[in-house]
Amino acid sequence: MERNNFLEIFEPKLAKAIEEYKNDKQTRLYEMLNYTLFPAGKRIRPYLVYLGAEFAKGGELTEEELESVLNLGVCVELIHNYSLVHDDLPAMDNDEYRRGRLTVHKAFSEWEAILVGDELLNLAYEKLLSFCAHGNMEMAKAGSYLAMQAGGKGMIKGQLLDLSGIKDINNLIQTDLYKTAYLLRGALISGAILLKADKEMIEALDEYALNLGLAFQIADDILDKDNIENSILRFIHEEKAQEMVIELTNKAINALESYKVRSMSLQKLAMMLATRKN
Ligand code: GRG
Repeated sequence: MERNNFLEIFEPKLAKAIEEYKNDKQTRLYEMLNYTLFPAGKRIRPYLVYLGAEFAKGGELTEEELESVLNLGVCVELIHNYSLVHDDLPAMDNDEYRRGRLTVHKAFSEWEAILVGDELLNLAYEKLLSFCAHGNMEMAKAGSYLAMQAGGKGMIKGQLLDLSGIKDINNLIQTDLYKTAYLLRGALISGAILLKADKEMIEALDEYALNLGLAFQIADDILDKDNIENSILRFIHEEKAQEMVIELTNKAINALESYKVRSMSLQKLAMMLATRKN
């Protein structure tokens, strides 16, 4: 499925995930969750969940499989958005704008942004656990893998390294892997686990995801060239960084060489991300 078609079914699913807060007259949690999630980003991570599942299956998903993939995709997007809200806080990156409008703590308040981030994370795991009910072992395995990539051995570790100060380019690349690539890997491989990918497939997807993730972060540094404090542009020129994006993208695509047909959409996504403008 193309990304546009995926988004058509994913967006209502994500909106439904926060509907239950709509009638709460005592808090503005719904307003804040809605502001954070809509209209929002590229939804690359939920699409990666879908592509991981499609890759593992080697063909079209059944309606039931697609439903599970969308559920897991919602959890990944909630985790991603919590990380952005918290990353923007004054104690972290202290950013005023994200996705072309005020960050959550600027549009609301700092304590509300902390709590909305907490709730996004909490809701993700509340939902994940509910999807594991009735003995859905694949969802349990996928969720546990995702949690590891998002936590203190993955994205949170990356954020800790990032905020502790970057010393050199190797230190930066290590940080970028944890901070950015691990959640992308969590999305892709949890989708593949859901559709029972075998060991060789997971190894290939792993290599794809880490290279894609690093390329994604370097492309992000190039797009955000006015802010080079923890960026690769502090250590190398933009042209060299652009070459690295191409090199890493090729490595990602080559990792799937043995699966040429079933990896078409993953190859296409890697190329799209290497040339993205936002
Ligand atoms: C707060 C635990 C914690 C972690 C934060 C994700 C992150 C770690 C920090 C955000 C800062 C940043 C630029 C990280 C690199 C990853 C990245 C490029 C995030 C933006 O992802 P996109 O481009 O965002 O997919 P959209 O807006 O499209 O959803």
